Amino acid sequence: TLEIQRELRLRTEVIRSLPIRDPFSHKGSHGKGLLIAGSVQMPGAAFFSAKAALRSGIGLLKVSVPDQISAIIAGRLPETMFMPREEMNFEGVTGVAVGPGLGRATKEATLVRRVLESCGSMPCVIDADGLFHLKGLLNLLPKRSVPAVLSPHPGEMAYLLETSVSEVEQHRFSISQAFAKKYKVYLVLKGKYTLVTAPDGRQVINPTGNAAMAKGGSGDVLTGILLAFLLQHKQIMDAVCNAVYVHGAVADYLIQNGHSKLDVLATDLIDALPPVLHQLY
Ligand code: NPW
Ligand code: AMP
Ligand code: MG
Repeated sequence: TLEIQRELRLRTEVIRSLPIRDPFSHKGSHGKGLLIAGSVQMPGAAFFSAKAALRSGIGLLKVSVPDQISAIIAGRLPETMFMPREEMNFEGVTGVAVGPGLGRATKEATLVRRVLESCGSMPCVIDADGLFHLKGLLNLLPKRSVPAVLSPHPGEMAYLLETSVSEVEQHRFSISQAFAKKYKVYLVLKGKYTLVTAPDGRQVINPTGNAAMAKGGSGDVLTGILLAFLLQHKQIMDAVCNAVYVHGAVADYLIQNGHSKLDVLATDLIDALPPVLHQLY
C-alpha cells in the first residue's frame, strides 16, 4: 500500500527543533565542516556558502578552493581556514558540502567521488556543480551509512533524471519520492514551496521564501546553512527542513524590512540571518 505522509513545516516545529547551544560547549562541539566549492570563474559561490555556514552556527569551517581565489575569500571572510585542493583530506572533518561554483571540468568529478567514498559516515551536502558530477556516481549513494543531502533546483533534478524541467515541476512529489527512496538520500527539490523528501519517502513542504530569491547565489547560501545545520541537529530531517525554512524566512524578512523583491542579493540573505535567527530563538 502506498501511504503518503506529507506535511507543511510549521514555525513552531522549527523553534522546537533548532539546536540549543550548550553553555559549556566549545567550537569543536558545533561541527568541523569542509566546504569544497568555488573556481576561478565563481569565487562568489564559495564565499556565499562559507559565510552562510559561519552565520548559521558552525564551529569551524575549512574551505577547499583553488589557490588563485583563496586570498579573495580570506580577505572578505577571515573566519575561514583553507585546505588546498591538492592536499584535500578529511582528517578531523565532521561534515562536508561540495559543489557551489565548482565548475564542470572533469577533474572536479574526483572531488565528488572522494566525498562519497571517504565520508560515508558523516553528513554531506551535494549541490550545484557537485550534482553535475554526481550523475555518473549515483550508484555510490545507497552505500553510505549516513544518507547524503542533495539540493537540486528543477533544472538540476531534470538533468539527474534525464528528463525535462516541466516533467519535474508537474510531478514534484512522486519524482522526489522515487528518487529519495531509490538512492537513499534526503532530497531538497528547490523552488517555490521547496519539497524535502527523506530516504523513507516522508515529505515536508516548506512555506517560506519568495521570488526575491530568484537570483544567482541564493542556492549557494542554502548549501552553507545546510552544512552548518547538519552538524548541529540530532535528526538529519530536522536539520534539512530547518535550513530550508530559515533560508526562505530570511528572504521574507527582507521584503518586510526595507527591501523590494528586485533588490535582494545573496549577500543580503546572509546578512539577514542574524535578525531571523534572533526571532526564532
Ligand atoms: P533556464 O535558465 O531557465 O533556461 P545550471 P546554475 C535551469 C554557480 N553560481 N527551475 C535553467 O533553465 C552555482 O553554484 C555561482 C527550472 C538552465 O537550463 C553552480 O556551480 C554564482 N529550471 C553554477 O553556478 C552565482 C531551472 O537549469 C539550468 C531553475 C551553475 O549553477 C550563480 C541552469 O542550471 C550560481 O549560483 C529553476 N528554478 N533554475 C557566483 N556568483 O559565483 C535553473 N534552471 O546550469 O546548473 O546553472 O544554477 O546557475
Ligand atoms: P539556486 O537556483 O540553486 O540558486 O537556488 C535558488 C534558491 O532560491 C532555492 O532555494 C529556491 O527555492 C529559491 N527560490 C528561487 N526562486 C524562488 C521563488 N520564486 N519563490 C521562492 N523561492 C525561490
Ligand atoms: Mg544552485
